[in-house]
Order: sequence, then structure tokens, then C-alpha cells
Amino acid sequence: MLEKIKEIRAAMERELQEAASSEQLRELKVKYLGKKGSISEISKSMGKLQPEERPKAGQLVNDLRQALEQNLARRQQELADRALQAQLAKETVDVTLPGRPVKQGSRHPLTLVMDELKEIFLGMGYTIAEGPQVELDYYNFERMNLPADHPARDMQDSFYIDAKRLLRTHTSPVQARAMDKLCPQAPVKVISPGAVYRRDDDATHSPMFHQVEGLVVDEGISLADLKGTLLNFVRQMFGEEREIRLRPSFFPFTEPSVEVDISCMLCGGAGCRTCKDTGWIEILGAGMVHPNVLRMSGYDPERYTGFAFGVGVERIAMLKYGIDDMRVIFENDVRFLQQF
Ligand code: 2NL
Repeated sequence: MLEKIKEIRAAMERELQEAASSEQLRELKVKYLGKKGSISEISKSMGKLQPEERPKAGQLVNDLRQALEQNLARRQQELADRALQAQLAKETVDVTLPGRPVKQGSRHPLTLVMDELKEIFLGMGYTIAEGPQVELDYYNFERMNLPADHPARDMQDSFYIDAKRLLRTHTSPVQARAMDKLCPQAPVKVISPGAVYRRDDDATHSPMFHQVEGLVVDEGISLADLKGTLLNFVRQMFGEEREIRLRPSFFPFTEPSVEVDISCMLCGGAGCRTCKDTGWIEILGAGMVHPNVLRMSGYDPERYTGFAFGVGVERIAMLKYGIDDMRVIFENDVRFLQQF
């Protein structure tokens, strides 16, 4: 019996050492520890021993089982380590390789133009006013001197939420709110950039577009201040050589009202396709704040005057970057966006 145990132990240690894969280790485990394995067999034959020999033999069989389990685990670890070492030897990492370039995005042309517009007016001492896009028709229309029966309030022009609320059709209501807040302690000098909504959708109109409106209210503000402000803005935006031209126009919220043209930056005024051979390009609307608007905002129009203007951001972007179809601005095709 003792001989047998020794034999098994020797064979087992040899075979363990020879095993070259975890598959073979599993087979050895079955061979020795399995139900019909050598150790089970030898345990069964213990009955044949003399009673006084049994404790000693039992001890040896237990030692044998324990040794086998330990050796199996150790061998398993050795094989895993060796496999890892082999893998590492094969896989070399070249730490001097340049890194993979990070794909860098770019800012949307509307964002670029918005930022530039804000920067120019911040430079002239304006503050930025913001307000809700779902607006009361009181602020959007009433306060802009557009009474209930005015055609500009027509459902065809606006997105109504309910009887009293709509998506703002311009950012003027933000400025009406600014006047409510500031009047009459402080003069008003604000711009209101943001999205506006109108029920239009074709090659030259989007149902959502962006505006930057500006408003200055104080004592002694005149049309000359408006002209100087716009000339300064236009030259920063389109170049120092630009001139401006004011043509009479109409807005319900300004009186007098003007359309403002800039001398064409493509032909310098000689005439080309962009300016339709006129030498001038229309870029914004403006005017002196209507006395009704001032009054509704708490200002005495006999004492306070103001000017206001509204710029279409998409239009500026199209002129500045030579974009001929407004729809590409909103399609978000990367081939378009990557050009900025
Ligand atoms: C345009 C014309 C304009 C205004 C906007 C304004 C605001 C207040 C009072 C008076 Cl609070 N006017 N805004 C004035 C004239 C023109 O926008 O064609 N925009 C694209």
C-alpha cells in the first residue's frame, strides 16, 4: 500500500511537470482526483488493510490529495505566466509612435457671426439682454406698437402656443423687458441676440432664424447716433472701406424707419452679381424708437429718444462667407461645416 502511494506520487509529479497546457492539467486532475481516479481507488482499498495500519495510510492518502491539489494550482499559474510572457515578447509597443490625431470640430458659421456681432457691440459699451423664446403677444406685438388688428399678428406669420403666447417673431420683446427693468433710472444700451420664429419656409426663409437687435434710449439720442453706430459696426464686420446708405422704410415700432445698405464688399461699388449691379447690399433695418413704444415702456418721449436696429444673422453669415442658399446653414452637412 505504502509502495503504491509512493509510486502514484512520483508518477503524478512527473506528469504534472510534463503537462504543457491547462487542458492537460484538467486531464490529470480527473486521472488522480476524479471519481475513478487513482486516489479514489486507493481510498477504497483501505478496507483491506489491518486496522492499525489504516490511520497512517489514511494520512498518506490525504497528504497525497493535498499535494496534488496544490501542485495543480501552482502549475496552472506557471502555465498562465508563461503564456503571458510569450504574448508580451511578441507584442512590442513603440512608445515613440506619434499619437493618433484627435478629430477637432469647428464652430458653426452662425456661432462665428453671432460671437463677432456680440464682440463688436460689447466693444461699444452695450450689454447683452436675453429673454424667453415663448413670449407673450403683449411683449412681442402690443409693446412694439402692433395693435390687435395689425396684419403682422396674423396666424400666417406666427407660431401661436395659445391665445396669449407665441414663439417670438423678433427679439424686440427682450428689449421691451429690458426697458421695463431699467426705466427710468438708467439709460438703455442693449443688444438682444437669439432665435426667432416665423411661418415661412422656402429657399430664402427658414421658420427659425436668428436676429441681433440693438436699442439705445437716453436723453438727446438722434439719428446721427444711429448712423455713427451702424457705420462703426459695418466697418468692423465687413472692412474699413465700407460706406453705408440709409433709405426710408417703414416699421411699426420706429419712426422714422430706414433700411441700411452697405457698399458692396465684392465689387467695391462698381456693380456685380451679389449687389445686382447697384453697388449696394441691404443688410439691416433700423429707426428712431416710436414715441408709442417709448411711452408704453415708461419713458416720456418729449424727454427721451432712442434708436433701434435689427440684423439678420443668417443674412450676415451668407454675405460674409459667400453662402448662396440659406438651407445649407441648417442642414448640418459636415462637408459644409468643415469649411469654417
Ligand atoms: C429688420 C428690422 C428692426 C427694430 C428692429 C426695435 C426694438 C425696440 C424698439 C424699436 Cl425695443 N425697434 N427693433 C427696429 C427697427 C428695425 O429690425 O429688418 N430686422 C432684420
